[in-house]
Amino acid sequence: MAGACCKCPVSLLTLKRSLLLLVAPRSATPPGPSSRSLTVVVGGRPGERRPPAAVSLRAARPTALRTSCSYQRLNPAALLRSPCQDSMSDSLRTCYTYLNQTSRSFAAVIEALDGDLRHAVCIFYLVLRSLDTVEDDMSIPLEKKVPMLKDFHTYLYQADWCFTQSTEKDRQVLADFPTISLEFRKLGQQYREVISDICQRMGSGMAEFLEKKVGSMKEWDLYCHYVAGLVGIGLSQLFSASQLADPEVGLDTELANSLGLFLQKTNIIRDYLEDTQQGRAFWPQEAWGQFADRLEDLAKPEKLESALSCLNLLVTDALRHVPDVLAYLLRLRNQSIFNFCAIPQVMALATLSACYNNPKLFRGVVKIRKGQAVTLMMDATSMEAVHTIITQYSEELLQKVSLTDPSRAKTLHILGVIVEKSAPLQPVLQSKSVHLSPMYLSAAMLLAALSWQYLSTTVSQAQGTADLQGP
Ligand code: IN0
Repeated sequence: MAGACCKCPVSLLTLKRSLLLLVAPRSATPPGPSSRSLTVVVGGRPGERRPPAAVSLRAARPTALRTSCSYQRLNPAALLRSPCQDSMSDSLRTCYTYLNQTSRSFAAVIEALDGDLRHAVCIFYLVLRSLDTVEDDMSIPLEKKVPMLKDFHTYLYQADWCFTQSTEKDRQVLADFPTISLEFRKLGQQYREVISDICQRMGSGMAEFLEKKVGSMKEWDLYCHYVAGLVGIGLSQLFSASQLADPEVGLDTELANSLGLFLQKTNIIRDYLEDTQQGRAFWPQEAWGQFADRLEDLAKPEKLESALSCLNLLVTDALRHVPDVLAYLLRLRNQSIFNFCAIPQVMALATLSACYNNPKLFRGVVKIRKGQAVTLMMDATSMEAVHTIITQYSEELLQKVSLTDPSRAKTLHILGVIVEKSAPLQPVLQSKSVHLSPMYLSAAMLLAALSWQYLSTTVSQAQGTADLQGP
């Protein structure tokens, strides 16, 4: 998962810290039973939309997804809920410690999952993180790494298997793999089969890409499928196996794949500079080859216009997955699963919007503001709220599309599709007079603006072609 796990921590460290500042501090290990009665203060920073809210921690039951038009904010109590501390073995406790060490904010969303799904996803995440650490470790020679990746799924059943020579930041998950694999073997068979199968397919895919670069756009999709699409497929199968999601969620691999592709493409786009500086190349050659001789050249100031064109092309390609993301989220009925899936997706859209046409991407790190990230985490808890967030970012993106961008027509088109799919469902009319909500009107106006821009671009392009062809 080049970039899967290795890509996330840098920019989100800031988010994690900010969440820690907003949410009362807790230890790296999950809090003990006493924390259930803790009262914490959330929000309330200058400039934030949310007022401070005092919340009481209490154990939560599986929750059905709220579908009313009023937003159901992510309950911070659920985020801080301790995963059954009392009955937890030392090894499972250690797994949650590792989870918190690798991704604090994401760990909170995993810990808020209902029932035994929580442990299954925690172990799945750590197993993927271990596989990713092997893939990323440049100190392991290829002849050793390829069989390691391909055989990784078998290590889940070898009680003693560990790897102590890694030089990576997350080397501890490999050094203490026996603790993770022990907890894996305690999972129900329905979970073990999914995790082991995904590990096998991902390990082979990673091995395939170790020796080849990402060339065509198709190969970009394939690489992202191996390192992230398979995560979506595995997670969906875990959701269905837990019976907290309908069987169709686990069966529709296309939609599940799209969730992973959207996240991973966003990571790859965002991390251009960091990756190229470390000699890694995840931008597809078919895209950058249109604008530069070498991928690194896009960072040269004189290449800025080409760099932005390439960047916008890739953002537009990533946006293609948003309609699938919406269709997927629409199928979820359990609140904790919905939050878990929706939060990373809206964060990714916010990141894409921040990256779009942004010269800073070629000079440093582009990240979303802390307050923005916290608001998204708190808000993305119902389909209506996700629709609103997506419409807002589509509007933000629309305003940045330049008249001269080569992908302009495609970008406007996909934004139009996204806005259309995010338009709030009209509530059943209660009286004979037609009342359109401001949100509906705003989406309709945005759609009209997009259609107009799209049409004018296509017309001018057609005229341009006609001019070239002569009379
Ligand atoms: C994830 C995904 C993830 C969550 C929910 C549903 C998903 C469906 C399909 C594919 C992935 C899905 O989410 C995490 C989010 C994360 O780690 N965020 C970072 C921030 C960042 O910028 O990356 C954080 O520190 O909070 C994710 O990125 N990946 C991931 C890994 C394992 C699992 Cl179980 C779920 C990594 C990746 C490569 C996108 C799959």
